[in-house]
Amino acid sequence: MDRSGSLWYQDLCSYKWEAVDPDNKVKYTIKLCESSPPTSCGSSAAVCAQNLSGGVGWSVGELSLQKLSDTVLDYNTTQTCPEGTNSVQTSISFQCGKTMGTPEFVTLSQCVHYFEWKTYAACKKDKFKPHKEVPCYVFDPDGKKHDLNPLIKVRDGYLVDDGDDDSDFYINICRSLNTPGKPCSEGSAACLITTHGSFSMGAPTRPLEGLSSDSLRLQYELSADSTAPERCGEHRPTVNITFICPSSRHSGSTPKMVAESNCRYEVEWVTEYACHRDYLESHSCKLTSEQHDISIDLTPLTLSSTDPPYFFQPPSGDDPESYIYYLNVCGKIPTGECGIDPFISSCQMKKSGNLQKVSGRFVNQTLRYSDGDLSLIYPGGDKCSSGFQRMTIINFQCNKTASNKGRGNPVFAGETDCTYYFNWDTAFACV
Ligand code: M6P
Repeated sequence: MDRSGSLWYQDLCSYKWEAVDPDNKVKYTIKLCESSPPTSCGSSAAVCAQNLSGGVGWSVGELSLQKLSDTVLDYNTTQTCPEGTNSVQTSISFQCGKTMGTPEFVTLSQCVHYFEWKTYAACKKDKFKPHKEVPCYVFDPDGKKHDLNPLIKVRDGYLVDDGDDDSDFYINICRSLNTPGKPCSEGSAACLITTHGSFSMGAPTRPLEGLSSDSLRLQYELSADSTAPERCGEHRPTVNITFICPSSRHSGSTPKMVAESNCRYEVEWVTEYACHRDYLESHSCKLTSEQHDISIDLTPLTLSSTDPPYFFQPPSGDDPESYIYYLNVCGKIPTGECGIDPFISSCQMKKSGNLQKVSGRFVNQTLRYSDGDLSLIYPGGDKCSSGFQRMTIINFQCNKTASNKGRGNPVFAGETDCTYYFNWDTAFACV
């Protein structure tokens, strides 16, 4: 990526973006570029704040007072902050992410509204840039976020259950499929593979929409310049995907084809990712039945400062270039393999000893239970050359008789582009 030249965040300009400050019950609407859709604060505002309860919006960042330094985008205003000497302003910090992502409200301090945005647009070398992607979240009228970003596949896609053994229908969510070497990879987000060939059935043309408090909809269409497959006759293909948040905890299912005629496809997916995010996630080490309809407490796995760290070692005889991983759960690694930073929860070390990388921190960690999967996510590790900060994702599974007094041990499951995956069987993940 060349940040010195034209707008590197161009891909984000086509949309209006939203974020919510839940404590102050304020909703922000962001217009990043001149060409972006306007907010309710008029065309000159880049960031428009509005009470969740309604009322008139006020600008907290003017488009003409924009300043970009490296990956921080600031929008100033001419209003002085009553609490200080600076002006009311907005500061958006961009980081490399694997999807288009969403702006997240971070904090309001001295009239500066801080946001953070992990997006492929901020990566170097266009590493995660897709052919096409659309915003993949919605806020419901209560200001609760429903975010399908975790479902987006950077590679491959989802096989839709269509009850037909002779054909395969693949989709990605909010983004074109990336299946190098396989058919339909260029720009298609829905691909039908039959014995007669493979056919693109469209790509997302507009953002994810909310249908009701428990359902979301995504629509794919064929771009105007591409010809519809012959099998569709005079019809332009369309794919409607409806995501349904189940009414109680539910252990995951596959997307299903519920109707299909003349290349109009209706896909339904009952998935907890369609539920609001506060139901699925916490930033502590616990999920509670009141908030999450499930009770999980991983704190018994947290090591004290005198414990040896959890670690994963590749089988002996593996080459010295392979890695050992050190971990803790919701706390810092007791020993200093990756340095003395007090927030390191995941550390990667070459067996030969000549490389140490922080692969995740527990500041801003997320514990998520969705579709029956319990995962702990540590972001914020050392950067890879793409600009992506190394990240660790631990998938916990219930095993009542796990070794190590029920604690069990992490098993390294693989790396994709500086995200490190672990599986961990433990008695403390039993629900
Ligand atoms: C190290 C390790 C690997 C990682 C690689 C990334 O070798 O941390 O797990 O994939 O760095 O290298 P680069 O920054 O060149 O992308």
